[in-house]
Amino acid sequence: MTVGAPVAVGGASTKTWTVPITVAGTHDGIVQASIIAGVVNTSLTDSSAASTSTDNQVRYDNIAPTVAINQATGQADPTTVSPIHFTAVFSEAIDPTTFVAGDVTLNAAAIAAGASVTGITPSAGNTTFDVVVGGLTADATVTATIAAGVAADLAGNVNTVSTSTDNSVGFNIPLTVHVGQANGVLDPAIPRSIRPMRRRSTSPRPSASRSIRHLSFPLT
Ligand SMILES: [Ca+2]
Ligand SMILES: [Ca+2]
Repeated sequence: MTVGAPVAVGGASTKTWTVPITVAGTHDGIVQASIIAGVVNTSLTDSSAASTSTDNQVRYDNIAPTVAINQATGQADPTTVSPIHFTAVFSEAIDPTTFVAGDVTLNAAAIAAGASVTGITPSAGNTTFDVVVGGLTADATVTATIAAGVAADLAGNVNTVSTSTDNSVGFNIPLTVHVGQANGVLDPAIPRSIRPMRRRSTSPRPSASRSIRHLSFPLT
């Protein structure tokens, strides 16, 4: 960082000067300017007091945020439960309004199975975001990535393409078993005491339980 020559604003007798400060390279930090006492002569005998300020600092940031997206901590993989959670972690705080559902890319197979990003929730100072993927109606492996240039830090620098260590989650539609009442079974059953008399038959009785109606339950 270098301080350039002050430039008078409004002519030689002006009291206002502009001081250019040049920052080289890539940095993200606060530039604060002040003037110590005694460095400026205001007359032949007087020298300046130390500067005062109401706002003498500017944040300088030309570093692009990086981002990693992975399946969320605690997310089962594979899973039969929708929605699926991923976590996106940026290297610095971003403007949360610049990171929206459409900024997360899902793989084609997941989209074909009905998947979409249904929510993005920031936490931890706008560096960490919960990415929620729902809508799955078929088995699929869901992979989430973030393209470059979709989210910006507070200085407007846009992100680089995401990296991941595990950004895929397998989804399986829960299996169900349908149990139906067997053909020929009366429902409700006729109490034995009021059944009509009939001759004994040598044909086997229906074997299904008379008390089971329609049941469905998931197999996990
Ligand atoms: Ca930055
Ligand atoms: Ca995984």
